[in-house]
Amino acid sequence: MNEIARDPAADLGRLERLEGIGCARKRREDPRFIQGRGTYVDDIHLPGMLFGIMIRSPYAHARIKSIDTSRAKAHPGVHAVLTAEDLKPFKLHWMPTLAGDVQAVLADGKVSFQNQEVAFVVAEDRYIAADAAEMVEVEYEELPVVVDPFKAMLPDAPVIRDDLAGKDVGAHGARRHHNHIFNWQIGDRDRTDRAFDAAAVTVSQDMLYPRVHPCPLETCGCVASYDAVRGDLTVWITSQAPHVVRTVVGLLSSIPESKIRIISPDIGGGFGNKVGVYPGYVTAIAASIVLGRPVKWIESRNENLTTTAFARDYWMTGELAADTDGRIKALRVKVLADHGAFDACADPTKWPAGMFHVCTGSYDIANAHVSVDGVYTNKFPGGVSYRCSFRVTEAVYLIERMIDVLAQKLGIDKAEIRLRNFIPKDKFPYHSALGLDYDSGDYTPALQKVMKAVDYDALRAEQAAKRADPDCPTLMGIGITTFTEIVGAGPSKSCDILGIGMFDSCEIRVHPDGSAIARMGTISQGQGHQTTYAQIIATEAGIPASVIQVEEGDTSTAPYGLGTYGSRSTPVAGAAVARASHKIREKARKIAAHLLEVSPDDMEFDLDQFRVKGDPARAKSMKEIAWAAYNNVPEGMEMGLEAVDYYDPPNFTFPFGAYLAVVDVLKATGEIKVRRFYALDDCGTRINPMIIEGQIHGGLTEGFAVAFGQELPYDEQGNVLGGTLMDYFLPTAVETPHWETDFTVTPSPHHPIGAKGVAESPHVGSIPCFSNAVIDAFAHLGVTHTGMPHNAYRTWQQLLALNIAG
Ligand code: MCN
Ligand code: CUN
Repeated sequence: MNEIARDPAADLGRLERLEGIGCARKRREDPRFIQGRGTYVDDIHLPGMLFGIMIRSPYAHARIKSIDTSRAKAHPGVHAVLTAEDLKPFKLHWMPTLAGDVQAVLADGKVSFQNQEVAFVVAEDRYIAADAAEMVEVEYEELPVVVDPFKAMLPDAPVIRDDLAGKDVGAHGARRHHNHIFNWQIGDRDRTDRAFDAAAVTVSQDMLYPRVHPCPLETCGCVASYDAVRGDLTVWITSQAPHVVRTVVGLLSSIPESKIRIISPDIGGGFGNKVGVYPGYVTAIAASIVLGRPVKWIESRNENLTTTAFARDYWMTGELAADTDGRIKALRVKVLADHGAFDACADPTKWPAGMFHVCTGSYDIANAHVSVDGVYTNKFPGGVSYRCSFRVTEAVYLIERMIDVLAQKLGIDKAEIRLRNFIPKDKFPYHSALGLDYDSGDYTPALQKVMKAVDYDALRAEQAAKRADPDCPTLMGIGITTFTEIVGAGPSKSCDILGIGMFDSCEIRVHPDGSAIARMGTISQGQGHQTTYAQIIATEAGIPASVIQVEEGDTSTAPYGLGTYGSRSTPVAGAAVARASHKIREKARKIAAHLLEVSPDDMEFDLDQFRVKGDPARAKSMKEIAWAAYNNVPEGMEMGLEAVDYYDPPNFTFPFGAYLAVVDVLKATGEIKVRRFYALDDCGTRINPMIIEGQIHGGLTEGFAVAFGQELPYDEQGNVLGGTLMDYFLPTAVETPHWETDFTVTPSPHHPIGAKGVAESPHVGSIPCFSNAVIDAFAHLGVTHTGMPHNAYRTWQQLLALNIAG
C-alpha cells in the first residue's frame, strides 16, 4: 500500500478544531446568560399583553359554597375573572394528567389541597390583578383533612375525590378504597416468599423518603397569544416537553396542532418541575382565546413550592434475605406512594411507579417482588421530579440503605458486602429479577478505585480508634453507595406519554459554506445541549462544533420529540444526533467519491474529510463537499445536505457510580460536617467532561440539600409548611461541601456512540450515600436507620436519646 507520511501535528490541529466528543469545550450558552441576555418566559412582552393571577384556596379540604366575582370584575383594569363555571362550556374545567387521572383546572365545587386553583383574574397588569384577586369572595365549608397516606386508607377516611365516587377501577387497575389510586406489583411473589422462608438471615426496615421540591430558580409560567383572525395560538412556556404540550393543548382546545406553536425559550432550571401541564397554563390560554389578547401568567415562589410537581413522598418497607456470608437471596418491597389530591405523576404510561423496579440495584439478586400502592391525600399533586429518573431516586435509596442494614446485622464491612453481591461483569447484558435488561456495567473496579483513592482501610481504622475513645468530640461516619441508574426512556414498546412513544429526534441541515443548523425534540434547562450536541455532530459528521448552531424548544421548527427529563437527551436524542450525522456523512461520501471520480467504497472518513483509501493525499473536506452538495452532485442524487432521524432506542441505558462520603457528627451540637465526598461516575462514552463535571457538582449539591435540610411537611390541618425560601433550604457556596469526582468508562453496547445519561446520577447516588454516612456514625450504637433530613435538631435529639450528647 502506498501510505503517504502524515503530519501528526496537523492531524491534532484538525481534531482540536472540530471540538468533538471528549473535548472539554466551554459552554456556548454562557456568554448570553452571564451578561443577562437570556430570554426567559417573563422576558416576553407583547403589545396589549394582560396579566393573570390565580386565586387559591387557603383550606386543604373544603366545599365551595359560592364565589362572588362581581366586585373584582368591576375593578378598573380588570378584563376577566374566570371560575370553573366559565370554563365548563369549553370543557376546560378539568384536564387529563400524564398519569391517566384528571385534575381540576379550577376547583369544581370543592378544593382538595391548600393553594388549589379556584379562580383566575386577568387585568392590565400584575398589580391590578393582585388587587382584584383580593375582591373575589369565596365562601368555603371546611371538610376533614387527611395528609397521612396510612390514615387516608382507613375505612372512615374523608373522601378526597368526590368525582371518582363509585369508580373501583382507575387508569392502573382496581382501586380498593375511595382514596386508593392503584396497586402495582412486579416480580415473582411466591418464589420470593419461599426464598425468604429458606433464608439464614433476614432484615427489614421502614423508611420514608420525604416530600421535597426541586425549586428551580425560575418559577413556572407562560405567555399565551391567540390570534383570532388567523386562528393561531402561540404559547411561550416553561416546559421541558414543548411538543407534548402542543399535543395536550390540541386535544383540550380542538385547535389543530398545525395552528399551535409552543416555544420553550430559555428555562431557568427545570429539574422535572416543568414536565407537567399546570392549571395556570390552561387558564392563560383560555383567557387569551376569550379576550383576544396575549395573557401572561407567572407563578410566585410560594405558588411554585406549594402547587407544582413535588418529588418523592414514598413510604417504603424493604426486606432482604441472605446467607450468613452476606450473599443476598431475595428482596421484598412494599411502598405507599402519596400522590396528593390528583395523580399527576409524569411517568411512562405503563409504569405508575416509574422505574422503581430498578431497586435490585447493582446486585445479583435472584428473587424479588415489589408492591406499590398509590394513595390520594389532601396535598398538592406531583411526585416525579427533582433529578429522579422516574422514581429511581427512591429505588436506589431503598436498596442502598437495605444493603447497609444487612451488613450491620451480619457484621460485614459495608464495602465488602457490596463486592460480594455485585452483578459480575460477565453476566452483562443482565436480566434482573424485576424484568429489566441492564445493558452494561463493571462495578467492582469502580468501587475499588474509590476505596483506593480515599484509602478506605485507613478511614475505617480512624473510625475504630474514635469509637474506642469515649472523649472523642465527634462521631465519624463513612457512607458508601454503588448505584445503578436507568435512563433513556425509552423503547416505545414499553414507554409512552399519552400514547406517543418516547422516541426522540434530530434534524441537521448543512449549509453551502459548510456550517450547519441542528434541531432536536429535546430542550435544555441548563444542561448545555447547545454545546454538547454540536460536539457529537463534529465527531460523527466532521463539521467543526464552532459552526454548528443548535436550536431546541420551538415546535414550529424542531422535529417532534418527547423532551428533556429522565436524563434521556443523550441516550435518546443524542443517538438521533449521531445517526443523523451518519446520514450526512454517507451522502458526503458519495459526493466526495463523485468529485474525485472513485467509487464510494474506496473512500474513507478521516476526521473532517473523505480521502481515497491508500491514497490519502486525495481528499475532499466536509467544507468542500458541502459546497458541492449545492452545485455538483452525482447524477440521480438530490441536491442539498440534510438529514432527519427519529430514534426509538432498543433499550434503556444503565449508568452507574460508586460514591463515598465521610461525615463528622459533633456531639456538642448535633451538627454534621461533610468532611469528604468522592463521586465516581460511569456514563459510558463521555461527550464533554467539563459539562459532566458541572452536572455532577449540581446534582451532588442538590443531594446534599435533600439529605440535610429540605422537606415540605404538612400540619394536621393540611397547611403546607416550608413553602417559602425562609423555610425551604437552598444551599449556597457557604454550606456546600467540596466535591471530588472521578470516572470509569463502560460504553453502552446499543447506543450509536456508547453514551449513557449522567445528569440525574449524582442526585440519585448521593442522597443514600449521605444517609448511609450519617447512620454509619451511629451504627456501633445499634442504630439501623434515621430519617431525612439529617438536620442538627434531629441529630441532637438522637444524641440525647442515646445519652451521648455533649
Ligand atoms: N453528557 C455528556 N456525556 C454523557 C452524558 C451526558 O457529555 N455521556 C452531557 C450531555 O451532553 C448534556 C448533559 O451532560 O449536555 C446532560 O445530559 P443527560 O444526562 O443526557 O441529561 P439531559 O440533558 O436529558 O438532562 C436532563 C436532566 C434532568 S432529568 C434533570 S431533572 C436535571 C438535569 O438534567 N435538570 C437540570 N440537570 C440539570 N441541570 C441544570 N443546569 N438545570 C436543570 O434543570
Ligand atoms: Cu425526574 S426530574 Mo428530570 O427527569 O426532569
